[in-house]
Amino acid sequence: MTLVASTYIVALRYTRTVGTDLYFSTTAVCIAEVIKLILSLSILAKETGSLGRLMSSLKEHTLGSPKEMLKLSVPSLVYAVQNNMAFLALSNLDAAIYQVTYQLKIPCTALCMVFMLQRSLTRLQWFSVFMLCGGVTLVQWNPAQAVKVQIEQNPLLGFGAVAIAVLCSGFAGVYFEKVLKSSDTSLWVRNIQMYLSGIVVTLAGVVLSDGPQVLEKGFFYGYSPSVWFVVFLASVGGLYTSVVVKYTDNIMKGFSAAAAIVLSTIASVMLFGLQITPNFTVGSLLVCLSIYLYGLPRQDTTKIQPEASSQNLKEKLLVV
Ligand code: NCC
Repeated sequence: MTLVASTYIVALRYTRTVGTDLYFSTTAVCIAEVIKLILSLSILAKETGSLGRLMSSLKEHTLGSPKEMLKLSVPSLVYAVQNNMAFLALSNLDAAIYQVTYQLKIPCTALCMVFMLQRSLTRLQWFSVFMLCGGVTLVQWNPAQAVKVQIEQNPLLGFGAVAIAVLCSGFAGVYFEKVLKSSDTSLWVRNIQMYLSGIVVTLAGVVLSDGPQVLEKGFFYGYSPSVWFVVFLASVGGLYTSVVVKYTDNIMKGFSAAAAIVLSTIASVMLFGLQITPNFTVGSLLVCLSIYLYGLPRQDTTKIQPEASSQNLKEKLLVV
């Protein structure tokens, strides 16, 4: 997931800054939803085993479940905003700066989990969440990477887009996790429900933001092989994300992504002789320490009854 995500961000930035026939980013977000729907349908078809069963399952979970469809339209709308914001941000900010600022999604996701899933984090876990955020920022910090480009950029607009993307990522991720884990409906059915409304919402985005130009130049205007590569990564990355959230949770997604960033850099050092910077060393230590601290067993004081604990105290005092 992390390898796909890192490649995605760099490739996306490349397609927004190189070349003259700039494609409509809203169409790329929309096409990714269509591909994710097709892939999820194929996986569900494999799971159900026959076309008949696939059709009846689809009918039951889409046309037959308008309430569920409505529920899933919430994260699809929020993800549509987030995915469009990523394009806007990467049209105005360098990929490395985007990666670093986007790490704010880690504490934002933790906050959403506390409020929306009623999860509680100990003080130490909160501390480790912020330590992780700082660690990943340091690991990826390399101002020398910022490359000057010829296109006009508006960094303020870019940072505004990152802020919206951070909020959307935290909220939509936790909302989807809540819906997914509150019933035994299959992940692929949930994905299909979400991508169906995702297609409608992102298509509305195309019409509202680029309608007249798309009519004039065509939906696939400016689609070079590298743009198709970005669309492909967006689709595969989205499906990976849903699998990661199913088997772990959104905070673990943040932690595993961070660990993989460190591991992939170490692999680059061994394979390609990449130079390690002091920032990387300190950042990696912070990431490892935060993962260790987050996973420490909680000291559960809620199970101790007041009478029992005062009784314990009396016994201890007697011993003393
Ligand atoms: O920001 P992030 O994910 O939380 O965004 C989640 C992405 O996954 C898609 N999704 C989510 C749930 C679901 N059931 N199906 C999905 O298709 C959403 O549409 C959204 O695109 C991360 O944790 O850092 C991660 O980052 C993205 C991506 O790098 C950033 O959003 C870029 O701004 C990664 N996506 C890709 O690599 C394509 C994701 O894997 C991990």
